[in-house]
Amino acid sequence: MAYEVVRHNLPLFDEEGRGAATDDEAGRDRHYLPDFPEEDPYAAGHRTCAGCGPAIQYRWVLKAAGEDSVLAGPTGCMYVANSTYLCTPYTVPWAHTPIASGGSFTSGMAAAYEAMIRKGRHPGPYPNIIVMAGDGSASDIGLGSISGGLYRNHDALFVCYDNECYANTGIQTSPTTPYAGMTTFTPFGKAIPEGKKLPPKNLAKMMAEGHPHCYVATTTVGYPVDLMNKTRKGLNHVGAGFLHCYTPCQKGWVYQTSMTVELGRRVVEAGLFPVWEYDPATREYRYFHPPVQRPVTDYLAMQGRFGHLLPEHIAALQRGANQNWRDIGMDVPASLRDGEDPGHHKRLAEETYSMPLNRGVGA
Ligand SMILES: Cc1ncc(C[n+]2csc(CCOP(=O)(O)OP(=O)(O)O)c2C)c(N)n1
Ligand code: SF4
Ligand SMILES: [Mg+2]
Repeated sequence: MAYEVVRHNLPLFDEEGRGAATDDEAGRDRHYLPDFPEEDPYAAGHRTCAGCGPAIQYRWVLKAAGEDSVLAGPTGCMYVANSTYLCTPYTVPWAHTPIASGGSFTSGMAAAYEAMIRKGRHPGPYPNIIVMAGDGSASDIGLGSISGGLYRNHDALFVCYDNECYANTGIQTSPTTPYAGMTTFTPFGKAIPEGKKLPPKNLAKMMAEGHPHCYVATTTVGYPVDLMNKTRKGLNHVGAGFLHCYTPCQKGWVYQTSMTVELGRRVVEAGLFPVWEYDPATREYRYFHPPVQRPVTDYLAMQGRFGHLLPEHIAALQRGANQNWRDIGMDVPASLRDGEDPGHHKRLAEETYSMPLNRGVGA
């Protein structure tokens, strides 16, 4: 006899009116969440750096998912810093997988739960199955196994927590490291003054375009309600979901530890990380239009990893941001268009400390 597979349907948090909040001209009241869940499957006592963006993301994803969750974590900071021998901060089942096989391990878990429930060996309901892979894993070493899980449409949520580097092994460049971001493998110098020369891989668009039957979304730690709702939408979607979450790395990016959430907003307001959602039913993208548009320097100047930039590098980044604004259907104000001219940033070359002093990544 085959038993029915009953699935959770997690309610969404109320976002109504948050975008139009008037008490903060930047509309930031939209981030306040009075009904934040009390359960905390990612408990205090982990060992990540102060202000660690991936740890914040982990906590909110797990709050949104709740206690009936099963997790996988490919090698990276969120494995190594979170779990030492026989001790982890998870109150739910969690497994470490090799960095390349987070997707295949999760596919196996999903298939096994389906089979066990059908055979009456697991009482159900079907748990929330989540893998949280770093950008090195999700966009590079483990890309194939995650793509396989999405392609076969296993009922699980595949999350990339993106700290734009291979953090755990010492801040090496990854495919999502931004143009001109300094890492230990992309140092700046006379030959390559910008540090990293390549633009970042557009991982989330690649996942949406390549797996059009999947729920795909981007979000950041600057937007907790958005992050938690997209977690729940991805889990409610029957089939595979992919969430790409921007998560600053204090150690690798060199910024004040209290600024993690602020960076999560500024990267969006600077046009450098578009926030959107792809609906597999209609095959349409819904883009978030932030109420504030900033020059990229408002974002770059907060981080030591950009402390070496010359005017032409900043102009190139502003050109990319302006293209992003157009791509998501927003106008580019004249002040931001002016920023495409290196001459606009000449002041930076003349004032030694107009950008934060670069004390080296990983310092
Ligand atoms: C096949 C393989 N190559 C290299 C490593 C070494 N390694 C361990 S953690 C890590 C960094 C992973 O980066 P990412 O996935 O972005 O996670 P983060 O450390 O940034 O959290 C690397 C390269 C490994 N464990 N396995
Ligand atoms: S190195 Fe970065 S990602 Fe790793 S624990 Fe520290 S802040 Fe978090
Ligand atoms: Mg990483």
